[in-house]
Amino acid sequence: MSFEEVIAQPQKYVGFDTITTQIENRLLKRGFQFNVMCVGKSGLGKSTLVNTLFSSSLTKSNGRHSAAEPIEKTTEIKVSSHVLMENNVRLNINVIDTPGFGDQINNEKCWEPLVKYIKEQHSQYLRKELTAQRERFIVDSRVHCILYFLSPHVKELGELDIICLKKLSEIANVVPIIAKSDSLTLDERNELKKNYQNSFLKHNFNIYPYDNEDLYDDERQLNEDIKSLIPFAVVGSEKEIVINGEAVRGRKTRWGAINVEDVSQCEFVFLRDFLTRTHLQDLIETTSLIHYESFRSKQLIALKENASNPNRSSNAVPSSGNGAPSTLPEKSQSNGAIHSKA
Ligand SMILES: Nc1nc2c(ncn2[C@@H]2O[C@H](COP(=O)(O)OP(=O)(O)OP(=O)(O)O)[C@@H](O)[C@H]2O)c(=O)[nH]1
Ligand SMILES: [Mg+2]
Repeated sequence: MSFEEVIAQPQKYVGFDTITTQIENRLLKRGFQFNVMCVGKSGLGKSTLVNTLFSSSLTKSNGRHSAAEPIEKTTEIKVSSHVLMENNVRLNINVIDTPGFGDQINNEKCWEPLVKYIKEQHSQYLRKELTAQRERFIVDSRVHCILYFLSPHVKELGELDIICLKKLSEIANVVPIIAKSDSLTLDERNELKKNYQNSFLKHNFNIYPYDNEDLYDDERQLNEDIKSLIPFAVVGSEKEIVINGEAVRGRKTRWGAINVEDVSQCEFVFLRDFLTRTHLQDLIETTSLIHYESFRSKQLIALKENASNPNRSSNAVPSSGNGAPSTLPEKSQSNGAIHSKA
C-alpha cells in the first residue's frame, strides 16, 4: 500500500485553525496540577522557601520570631494544596514539605520514606489508569519536581547528600539549590557552586533538565544556561522588610538587608522563573514520560511475568517496588489511598 501526502489549501475557510484555541479553552477549564517536594537536611529553610516561592502562605513556616524561640522542625511529610490564579490560568500546587534529615543519630536510609512516597504516587496513578472504569481526569499526585536543599556551610557534597541525590534523581526530576546563600559572599557562593557542579558530574547524577534530541536550538541553549546556574543560590524569607521606603520580601543580615527578589543579591528569581515561566510544563511532562513511564513499564512487565508463571499468587498487582511482582497492598484506613510496599 502506498501513501501519498498532498498539502492542499481549502477553497473556503474551514476553521480548524481554531483547534489551538479549543485546546486552550479545555485546558484552562481543567487547570494545571504541579507537585513540588522540598528535601534536605534539617533547618536549611525548606518550609520558609516554599512560602517565599509562591508569595502566599502555602505551608506554615517554622521561622523563629526571636532568637530565644526554638525552631520548630517539620516532623512528617506534609502536603499542602494551594490554587494560584493568573489571567484565567488556574494552577493547583501541592507542596510536599518533608522532615529535614541529617540530625538523627542514625541517618541510614533517611531517603526511604521519600522514595516510598514518590513511588506510591506512581502506583496510585497506575492503578487508576488500569481500572475498567477509568476516571476522565486522573488526579495527578506524582511528584513533578524535587527541590533538593544543599548546605551553604560546607565545601563539597557530603556522603548523605550523595546517596540521597542518587536515589531521588533515579525516580524524579531533581533540582538542587544552595540554601541560605545570604551567609555567603559572592566569591564564596561562586566557588561553592562550582564545587557542587563538579561533584554532580563526578557522581554522574541525573540532574534535571535533561538533554533531549527533540529540543530546538534555543531550548537547548536555555537548558545550558540553567545548568550553569544549578544549584541556584537562594534566600528565603516569610517576612517583609522595608528597603529604601519599599516593602519587599527580605532578610536583615550582618552586612545589611537582602531583597530576596533582587537578582544581584541572590538567585531566587531565577529559580522561580525556571519553575513557573520556562519549565513548568516540561517538569510535568518529563515526570509522566520518563519517570512514571519507567515505573509503569517495570510494573507491567512484572505483572505479565507473574501472570505467565503457573505458581503465581492470584492477587498480584502493580507494586510501588522496583519491578518485582507484589501482592495486593492494603488500603489505607485514613484516606482510602492505596499504600504499597516500598
Ligand atoms: N539566613 C537565613 N535564614 C533562613 C533562610 N531561610 C530560612 N531561614 C531560617 O532558618 C530557620 C529554619 O527554617 P525552616 O524553614 O523551618 O527550615 P526547614 O528546612 O523547614 O527545617 P526542618 O523542618 O527542621 O527540616 C528559621 O529560623 C528560618 O527563619 C535563609 O534563606 N537565610
Ligand atoms: Mg520544615
